[in-house]
Amino acid sequence: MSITPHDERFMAAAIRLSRQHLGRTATNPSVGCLIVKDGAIVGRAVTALGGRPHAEPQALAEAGELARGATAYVTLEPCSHHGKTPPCAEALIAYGVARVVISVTDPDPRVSGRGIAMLRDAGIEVDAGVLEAEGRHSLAAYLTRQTKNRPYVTLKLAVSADGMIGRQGAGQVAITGPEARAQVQALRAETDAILVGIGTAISDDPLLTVRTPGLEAQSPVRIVLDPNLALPLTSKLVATARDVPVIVVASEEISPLGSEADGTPPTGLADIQSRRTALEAAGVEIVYCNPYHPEVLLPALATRGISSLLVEGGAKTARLFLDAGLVDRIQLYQAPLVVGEGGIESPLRATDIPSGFTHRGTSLYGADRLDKYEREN
Ligand code: AOF
Ligand code: ZN
Repeated sequence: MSITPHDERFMAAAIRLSRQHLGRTATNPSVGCLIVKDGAIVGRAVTALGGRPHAEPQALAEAGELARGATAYVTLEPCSHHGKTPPCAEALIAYGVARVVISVTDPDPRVSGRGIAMLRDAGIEVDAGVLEAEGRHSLAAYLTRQTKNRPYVTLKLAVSADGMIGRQGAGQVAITGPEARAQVQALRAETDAILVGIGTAISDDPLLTVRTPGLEAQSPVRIVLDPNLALPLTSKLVATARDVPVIVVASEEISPLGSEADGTPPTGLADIQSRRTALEAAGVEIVYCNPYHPEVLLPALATRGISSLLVEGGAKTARLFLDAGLVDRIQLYQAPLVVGEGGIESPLRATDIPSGFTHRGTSLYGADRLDKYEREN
């Protein structure tokens, strides 16, 4: 049987459903599954919070006997491995599903085509690659970590009408209005980690959490690039480190292990030692990894299970990731506000988006405009 417009409509619905748990399924992708019988949806599910159970067994359980002879629409190839749960391909076979329509094949080496093979071997008709571009989009964080061993990186910038992202010495400057800020909160909520440089952490004293009512539990891990442990103990980040994790990325040179290893204690060691102790006592985790080499830092974050990262500032940190070619998506907010005297220039404007990025749409939030750009592959 070939792909019909009905198949695409159901797959689009499965992809929409999968987005519900984006960023809330740990290292597992958030997958959507619909069971359709005679044109009606008889079961639907998304990967559970925390990553398990997977989508398929939940949707099948809802469909029950109606799953026999039905079509299953899944945004990711059903798994074939005995992990923490039995293989989803086995469940689809056991329930007597007649056809499985898949958007994206699973790059997990334990699956990677085996799920499709198991289904076909059991006589089930399988069509893969349906709405694949949209499916890949919804699974971008998972696919990037699996295939590139690093998180999917989004750079968010809020730029004033005169091309500024803030004002020297002014702390946090509200460039965008409340509607755009609410949208950024939603973006944070579906992201695993959020990253700023120490300059921004000191000057803005940001909280970097999700404050939208109902979404507070979805705050991302907060990461500060802080080579010499300069993060003030009085900062909001440190004060809240026990509620929402804070990771400080410090230079390897000040690592307790590093200084022992080469026998040359760096200057100001006692001072660094006391800041290290105080930060750790406040619940901050310190990771020693060159903070200015995203190509080294990102795989280290992926190893910790971080699949998506939002880079929120400031100008230097944005440049660092852009220059390393490690930004996958740019979210550029442009506001009518004029910063004027003492402005901090944006590292990027709509007129100088790097080559390799494609414009993916414009939305309006109050008086502000959001342009989205994505890097090809
Ligand atoms: C599916 N349906 O809803 C999801 C899948 O650690 P485990 O045992 O839960 O396995 C994790 C892997 O399962 C993950 O890397 C991916 O290959 C697959 N995720 N598969 O059939 C789902 N979330
Ligand atoms: Zn599964």
